[in-house]
Amino acid sequence: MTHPDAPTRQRVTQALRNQRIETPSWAYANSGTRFKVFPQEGVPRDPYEKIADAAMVHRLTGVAPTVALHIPWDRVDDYADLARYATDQGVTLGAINANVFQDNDYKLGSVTNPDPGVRRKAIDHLLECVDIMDRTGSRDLKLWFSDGTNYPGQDDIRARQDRLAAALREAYDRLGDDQRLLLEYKLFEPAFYTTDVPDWGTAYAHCLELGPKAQVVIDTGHHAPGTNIEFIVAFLLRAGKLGGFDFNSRFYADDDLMVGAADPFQLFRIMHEIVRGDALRPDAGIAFMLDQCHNIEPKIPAIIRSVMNVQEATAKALLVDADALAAAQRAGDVLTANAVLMDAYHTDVRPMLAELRADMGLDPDPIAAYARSGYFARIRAERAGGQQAGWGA
Ligand code: LRH
Ligand code: MN
Repeated sequence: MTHPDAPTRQRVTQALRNQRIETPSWAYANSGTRFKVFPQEGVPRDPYEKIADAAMVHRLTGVAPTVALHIPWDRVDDYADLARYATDQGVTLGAINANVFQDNDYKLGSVTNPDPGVRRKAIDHLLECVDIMDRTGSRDLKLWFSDGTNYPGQDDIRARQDRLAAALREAYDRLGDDQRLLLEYKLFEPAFYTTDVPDWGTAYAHCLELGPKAQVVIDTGHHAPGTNIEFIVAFLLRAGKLGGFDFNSRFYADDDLMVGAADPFQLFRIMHEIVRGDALRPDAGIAFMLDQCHNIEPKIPAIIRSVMNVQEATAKALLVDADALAAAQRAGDVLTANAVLMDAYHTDVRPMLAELRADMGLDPDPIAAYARSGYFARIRAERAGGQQAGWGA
């Protein structure tokens, strides 16, 4: 579909204009692997500077108006003041990510730890994060647990699920009416035998048990190689239990590379299920978040590129001729059905997106605009001293 007709173009550009992608505060800070964290010039030193960088990404892309925070990496004395600062910068604070994976007490687990005192400490952190949401105006409490075991027999798998369920229940019951709990699963790492929330089925089952304010987050780097992620998207959407995405890409494991960089076709297939499920609209409640680590590449341009990769995959998905696809599927015409999808995927949507940005009063090429802006030279000079922010791992 190289030249979509006017009504299609109108429908597609309107949907793209309304797209919302949340960027993660921690992607603006130093990050790396267990082998090395390579510091970069101009990296933020506090949550305010992270938000300033996120606001720059939004100014250039027009579709990244919220920033996810991670506690304690983004702990401040006055969260209401941080929220006001964000608004002044033209963005708002998004999901609040709890962190019960870096404290010495959590070696054998956080909410699943055999020691009730450690479990209490972990649950109190989850509750503290809801207090923070009350002050930042955030809707989502995002929970990822590194909890697991490394050797068979190390702990009782069922007992750990009981502990997890009890902790989730306490956090869930603390939520306000308009707040949600998003449960993220991950196959392995840092645990290498069992992980207490290893897959979408476990997350889904716990969310069903909790209630309507509990939804599943799909981190695209958290599956076994070969997993059909778009099937999980279709299933959870159909069940009304898809709360959001942590977008990134990978060649091997939880590589946290730029979304769409390693497998743009997979990202297209995922967005096709989103469009097919009519879940792209902001009021559909799906939080489209990036969760990435820019270990060697310049961070702000990498996040701009990532937002553009999501836009491109989304534009292609919106160009799928749904009627032709449905007709071929009904007719059992396998090759035509596949061809309809591939036709959309092979459409070069970059000119359409450049034109949309111009219509939105933005530079058609956000990456070039960033390079010309002088923003990097300014932050490099301003942020010369002080302690650069990072994971503190
Ligand atoms: C875990 C994870 C989780 C975050 C962390 C930064 O791998 O994906 O979403 O808390 O990365
Ligand atoms: Mn994640």
